Amino acid sequence: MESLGNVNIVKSYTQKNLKHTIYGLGSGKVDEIKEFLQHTKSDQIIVDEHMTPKQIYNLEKSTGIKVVDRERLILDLFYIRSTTNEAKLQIQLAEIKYELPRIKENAKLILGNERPGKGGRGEYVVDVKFRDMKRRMGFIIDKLEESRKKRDLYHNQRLENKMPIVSLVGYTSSGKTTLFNLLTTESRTTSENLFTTLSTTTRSFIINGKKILLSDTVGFIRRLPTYMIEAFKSTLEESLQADIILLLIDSSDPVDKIKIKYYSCMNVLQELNVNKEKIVTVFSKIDKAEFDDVTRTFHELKIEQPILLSPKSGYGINKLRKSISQKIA
Ligand SMILES: Nc1nc2c(ncn2[C@@H]2O[C@H](COP(=O)(O)OP(=O)(O)OP(=O)(O)O)[C@@H](O)[C@H]2O)c(=O)[nH]1
Ligand SMILES: [Mg+2]
Repeated sequence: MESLGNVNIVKSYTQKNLKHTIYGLGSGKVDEIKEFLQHTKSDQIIVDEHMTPKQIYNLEKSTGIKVVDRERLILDLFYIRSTTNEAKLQIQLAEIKYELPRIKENAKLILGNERPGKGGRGEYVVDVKFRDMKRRMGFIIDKLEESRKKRDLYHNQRLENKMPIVSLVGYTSSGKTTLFNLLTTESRTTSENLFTTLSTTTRSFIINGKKILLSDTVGFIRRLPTYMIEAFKSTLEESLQADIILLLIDSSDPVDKIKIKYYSCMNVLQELNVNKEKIVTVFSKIDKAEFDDVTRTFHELKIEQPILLSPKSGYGINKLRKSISQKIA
């Protein structure tokens, strides 16, 4: 399983069908987990799927420990990693979008008999909370709009200066920031954790005496709910207005994983209306992969002329620079 920051995974379970109404998981699986918890101390159960508030509540009650679903986990990871104001706002927006549809359901579960039905105290609490969240949502959207305008201004200035823009996109942990650092001689944080980068940074670098701008941004993850993509849209859209989009693929992954990640990235790009002509596919971390496997994979994916690169060692960097230069010319 992927690295999840401070969480230490002691056991994982798989289940084909998570549609069981009570717990999400089947009751047999819940018994297995309870049995395991009797012998091993654990603080939480992470379910790599969407769950309803009721399912979370039931599973917590039955097992006695905290339950985190996939969306909550992604939000928590975003929280831990966010450093800029804008990233924080975007996450708060995603958080509200996660909570809003759950308010009623949660109130019902917590208030128990005192049902939040018409006229009761519960209804009042729910209404106040709902309005409060809506208000905060409006406030955050305004703030994000302000920073978007500011960025637009910079962006337009750059366009006026006719500086070509290259953007790095790809699945989280594919090596974007490592490549960004290599090309711009910056030292932004890189790590094997998910979502190390959450906000967009742009710096310049030079190819053949020509100044080019390079943007590094938040990574993608598969099955990201649309409202989360929405929340990060302004940062992403800025990146996607570039002249060239370098789509990084971690070639050290197993082939099936490469395919899943590639298609999920292409889906996000399509959802954000990116012109395919602008995309240059880069097989990153080539030092950790078998050359033949990678070749077979990109043929299967029908990717034309990908760049094979190791952002860490610098292998392939001249080819990449040449390709950027040609595309810009
Ligand atoms: N072996 C190898 N490891 C690499 C290479 N490039 C990056 N890495 C490692 O892969 C991990 C992820 O790299 P990052 O540059 O942080 O990835 P990212 O795409 O910016 O990730 P997010 O910001 O989370 O989206 C780090 O531990 C890097 O040291 C490479 O060419 N070879
Ligand atoms: Mg990064």
